[in-house]
Amino acid sequence: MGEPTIPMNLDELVVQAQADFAAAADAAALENAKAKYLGKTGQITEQMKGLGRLAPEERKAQGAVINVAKEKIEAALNARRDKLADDQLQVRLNAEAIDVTLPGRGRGMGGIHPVMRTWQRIEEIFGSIGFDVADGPEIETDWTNFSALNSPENHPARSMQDTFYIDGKDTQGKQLLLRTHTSPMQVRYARMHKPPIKVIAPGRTYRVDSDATHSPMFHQVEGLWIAEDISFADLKGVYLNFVKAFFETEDLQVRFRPSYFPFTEPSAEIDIAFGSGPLKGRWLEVSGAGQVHPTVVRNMGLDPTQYIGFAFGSGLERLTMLRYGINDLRLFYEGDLRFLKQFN
Ligand code: 2U9
Repeated sequence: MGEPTIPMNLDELVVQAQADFAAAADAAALENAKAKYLGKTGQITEQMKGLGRLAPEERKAQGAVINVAKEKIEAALNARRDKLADDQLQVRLNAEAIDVTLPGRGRGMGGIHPVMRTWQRIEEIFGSIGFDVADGPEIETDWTNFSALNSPENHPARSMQDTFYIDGKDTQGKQLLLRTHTSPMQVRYARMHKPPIKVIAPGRTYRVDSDATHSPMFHQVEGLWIAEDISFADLKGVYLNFVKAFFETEDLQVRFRPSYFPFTEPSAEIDIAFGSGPLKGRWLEVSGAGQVHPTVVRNMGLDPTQYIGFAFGSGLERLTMLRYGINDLRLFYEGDLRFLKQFN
């Protein structure tokens, strides 16, 4: 049977529907309220059903009145639907609000990588005693990287295990390679300049090697001084001046140990020992060096009976680690800002 329809003034019904819709706090409540008036058993629907019992002319008039009320209720319903949707959107917009007037975070200050800092310091120190700086190709020929430097054809350094060979051949038909040291740059420089030659060549170098103390790409600096009267004593003087300036201390000893390189004869390893600080008293290897081999002097286009000189080579990473007390080479290549920021 259902609830009996309480005959009601349609104007009151509209007011009641408007109040119900206004009280609906969300879409679900609003749909429930709608059912009360416009649903299958809703009050407007019931009124419509009642029309059948009326006489035809009365039915027409009453039908029109009900329709007006129905339209008012539908308008109220739609208005409330729109309002609820707007409110919901506003809540979302407020939650996701971005304050475009806030000041930006900025790009932050860039800094110099510690190895680059070493590179710059070395250029300054050697520049101050008259050394030129040479820069050149990282892709080299077999002749400038090996043969000119007196490295024998069958030397293990030339093997695929030690050298990165790349696609492409030089004019001699030999495979191109990534330079394994910066020495080829000095060969190029010497062939383009007249003695006296006083030059350093800092730069990137490459070897097939990767562990805690070796990186496939690393940095070297090499120095070369060629003239008519240069001796090992000059090498000692220049090198001592360099390490004292680089490590910013006079309290430092240098020693030369005999060694072997194909491009120098005699050859030496250079060690230093600090007189104070955390590394105090420990001999630390910092460079290789030697008198340039007469064959190499000849390959630089010079007469070895007229010209003599010395050369040295150092790893920039090694010098940087000793200067700052860094114990793992890999820190230089990881790009971790917590590490890098300490040097700026
Ligand atoms: C020319 C002739 C000779 C450069 C030299 C070394 C000794 C040396 C190593 C140090 C650490 C390379 O980075 S490292 O592994 N270098 O020991 N380098 S003499 O000799 C030259 C250079 C150019 C024309």
